[in-house]
Amino acid sequence: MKQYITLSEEVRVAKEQGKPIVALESTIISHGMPYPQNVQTAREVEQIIRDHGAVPATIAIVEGKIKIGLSDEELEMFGKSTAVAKASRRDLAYLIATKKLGATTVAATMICAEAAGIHIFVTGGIGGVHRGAETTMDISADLEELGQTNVAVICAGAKSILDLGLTMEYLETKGVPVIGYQTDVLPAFYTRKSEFPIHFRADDVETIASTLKVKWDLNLKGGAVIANPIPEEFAMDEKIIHDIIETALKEAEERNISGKDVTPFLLGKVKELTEGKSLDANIALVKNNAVVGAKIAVSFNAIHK
Ligand code: PSU
Ligand code: MN
Repeated sequence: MKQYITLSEEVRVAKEQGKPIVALESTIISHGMPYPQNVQTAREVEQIIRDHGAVPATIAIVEGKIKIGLSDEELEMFGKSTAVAKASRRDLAYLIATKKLGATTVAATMICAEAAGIHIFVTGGIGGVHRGAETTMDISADLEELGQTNVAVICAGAKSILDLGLTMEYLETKGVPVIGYQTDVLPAFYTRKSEFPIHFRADDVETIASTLKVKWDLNLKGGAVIANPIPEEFAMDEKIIHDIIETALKEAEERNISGKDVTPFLLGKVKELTEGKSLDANIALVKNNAVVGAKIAVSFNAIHK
């Protein structure tokens, strides 16, 4: 495995010195947000993580390697290039073998992070069970990964482009704890609340770090979802976002969008229909997740190994 992994100098030194490290995905850069906000957000998120005592490791597939920690030029390339493949578990081997550019999803970032010994990962939202999955069988590989790879994902819940109830059921089946950070219900990405209760509530990062330690000490394989609601001042109006998501879903169906294109299509459509307001919310929640994720990484690092 080692032959396929390249660490940035910052990450290499951090590992050597036993510092807390936070993994970051690259699909959110290449396929989740438009240029140049994507690159700017990626840089700011990395800095927030440093400011809170951890080291950021943005992960992507470059020239036949899993890169753990991207340079500034690489961040720019992933933000700008249209030749970047969305890389989930399915895609990793082919993209590495053919030396293509791959932006890692939550699932693929978890795989790469674990391979590099990183257990804390910050992103915006996870993939899940899509609405209508009972006929389309569109269930994100993120959920299977959470069931088997030892990485905790700090996110703002999942967008209601998904069936949040079925997503929670799936996570329960896979034995993945969904821990609400200072919340009793699953946040729905743009909004702080959904109708679905989370499995556990934690009001401080130490509880989250110790729960992760015990989980993995017990050899309970798999990840955890740490659900951190969007800050109140950036949360969107529930009714407005609900209607927009309905419109986006209808259009995706009419245009027969399927497979890995579904999520990026819906994200783009929502952004278009909210006239960019959803992008501001998206940026704010990722930064907020970076603060909490870095704190969890610091706390976990102090008790781990
Ligand atoms: N949800 C978001 N923003 C994103 C994604 C999901 O709000 O950028 C990305 C993540 O990389 C996630 C992927 O892992 O989409 C899920 O895609 P799919 O549903 O095709 O598995
Ligand atoms: Mn899918």
